[in-house]
Amino acid sequence: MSYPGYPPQSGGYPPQAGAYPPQPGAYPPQPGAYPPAAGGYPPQPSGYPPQPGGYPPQAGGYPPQQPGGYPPQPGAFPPQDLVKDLHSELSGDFRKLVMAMLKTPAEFDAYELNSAIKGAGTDEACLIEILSSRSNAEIKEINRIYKTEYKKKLEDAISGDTSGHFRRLLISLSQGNRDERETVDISLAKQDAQALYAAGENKLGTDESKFNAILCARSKPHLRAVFLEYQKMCGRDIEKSIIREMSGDLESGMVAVVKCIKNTPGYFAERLHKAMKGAGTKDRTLIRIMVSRSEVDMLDIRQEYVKNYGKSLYTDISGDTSGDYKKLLLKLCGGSD
Ligand SMILES: [Ca+2]
Repeated sequence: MSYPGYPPQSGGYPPQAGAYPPQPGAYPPQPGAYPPAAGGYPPQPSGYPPQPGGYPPQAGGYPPQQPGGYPPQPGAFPPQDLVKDLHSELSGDFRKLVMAMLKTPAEFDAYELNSAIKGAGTDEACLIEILSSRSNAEIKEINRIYKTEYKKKLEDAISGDTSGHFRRLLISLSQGNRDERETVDISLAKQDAQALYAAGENKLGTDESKFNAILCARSKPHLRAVFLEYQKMCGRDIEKSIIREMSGDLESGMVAVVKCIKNTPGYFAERLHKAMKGAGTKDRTLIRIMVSRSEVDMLDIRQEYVKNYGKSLYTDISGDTSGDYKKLLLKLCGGSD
């Protein structure tokens, strides 16, 4: 007796594990089975295809990077011979601008701080501008790079070039110890406002170290509340009190710190406006702010600029600069308002 289709033939339907045609590893596919692969299936860390350093990529692993490895480190990009070639091909303010854009933000800040300190005289406004507007983390990175690049601690360089309470203000700022919490304690804000009043307007002479301690250590949101409380309490803006109580670099330094805390984009808009107004241009300041803020708060700065000066930043840069230098600055600006 026979039945059609019976017995089952090799290769019959449906495919069975172990059925036709016999395969190494058979069906269904098993880890490590067909097709034979270095490292087997599924892929394993450091499996197929074999890679120097294996998978997943590790810092310092594949592909081999020269110098500094992966992820890119400050100084690794751009290649230093490219920087050299550009430096010899370009000149003037355009070269300064391009060189600035080839640095990391912290490298550029360290470079600017060093330029402000070295040589005869000091660019106090540059020191204050950088140190009062960067975050703690940014300031720590600037300190690290400064030490590596210029073989000196930033604090020591500042100490050697400044004096008195202005020096103490800069050193406090350069330590990057500002409270960065977002919460505001109104009773503490009132207390600080009172302490500032007692250290200045309500005292014969001035206790500068009190101003220093509060303005350099408290958080920015907290200080904005302190300034409001101060205004309510003594009917005068804190900036006006600083101008009445202090003088010289200390006065302009403290005022800059207050302006930066009140409204950072407004502060930079004013710095830009001052850099361009009147005859001549402070190109170093213009370059520094356009490069360092272009990816941070340029849109806000542009708004403050047109609001306070009645012309767009774009228009003023166009009128004050020329050539490739102008074109690149306008790119950083982004547009007219
Ligand atoms: Ca006083």
